[in-house]
Amino acid sequence: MSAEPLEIHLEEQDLGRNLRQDVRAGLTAEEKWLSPKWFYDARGSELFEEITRLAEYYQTGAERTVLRDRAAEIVTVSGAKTLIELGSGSSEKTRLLLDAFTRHGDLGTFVPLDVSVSALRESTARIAADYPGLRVRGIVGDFTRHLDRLPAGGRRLVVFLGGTIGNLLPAERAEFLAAMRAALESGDWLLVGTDLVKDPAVVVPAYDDAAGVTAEFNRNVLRVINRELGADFDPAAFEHVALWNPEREWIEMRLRARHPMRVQVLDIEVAFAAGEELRTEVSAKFRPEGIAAELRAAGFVTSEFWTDPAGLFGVTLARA
Ligand code: AVJ
Repeated sequence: MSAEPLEIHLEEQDLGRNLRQDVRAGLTAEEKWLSPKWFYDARGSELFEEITRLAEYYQTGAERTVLRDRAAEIVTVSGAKTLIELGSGSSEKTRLLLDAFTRHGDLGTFVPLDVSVSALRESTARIAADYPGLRVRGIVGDFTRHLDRLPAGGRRLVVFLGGTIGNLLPAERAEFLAAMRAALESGDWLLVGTDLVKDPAVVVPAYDDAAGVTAEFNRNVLRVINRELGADFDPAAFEHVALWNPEREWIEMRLRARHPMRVQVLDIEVAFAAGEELRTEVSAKFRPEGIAAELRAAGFVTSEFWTDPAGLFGVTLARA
């Protein structure tokens, strides 16, 4: 079947309003920040795909190993009729699940949801072409805001891969999981991928690769703001920083001003001191007991927790 037209729950103006609010709040804060949501324009999505192919970025390969080894089990345990993927991007790893559902399952519909129209257009077309008989309904939306728009009914499995849940701050994560549970009915399932706490000597290079792809990805957020809001950031004037925070057990990406500067954005003038940093992303790393506790607090029951053989990355299957 060809993919159905994308369902747009995030209109251009909605996206623009959300971006303006975020930029205003983040750039006028004492400690400046921007949401990682805004990395993913067409160029940012491409750069992220490039990151997943880097030797230093162990997550993608580790998660793929788990999905490959456990796909059949995920299919039989969940018995899903509808597969919903949040922050689906290219849906590359999800094919392991779609393949298993094709062999052992009874899946009728695949619903990828992403903020990136470009990524979604490509992925829905390719998946519809490769899985004849599967109904593919792409939704343009924001998983922190549009969980109430997910298709109802059937036995649903929601997958949230890539460790993207780690890009939410702890309070946002609790809110997200509660909203996720509220959007599901008991008997539905959640599959969530989480990067695990490990030696910072392994984690830091994953966010500061030798080829500088992550640095470009980080600076791309400034290009997005320039284009969308007519700002005049000079991306080259910012240095990429990846820092391990041992108390919070998360990576922080920042952009550090190389010299003092003033940036015009919206109706504000934002001053940066030399060396001042703008936080662009938090990427939390998890411990197995922490994941289970957060899921439990939101009303989920953990059914399975798997890691790759090296114990780098965790995948949890939980029941609503
Ligand atoms: C896969 C979206 C969770 O936090 O590791 C990659 C994004 N940031 N390199 C992550 C990302 C820097 C990524 N997510």
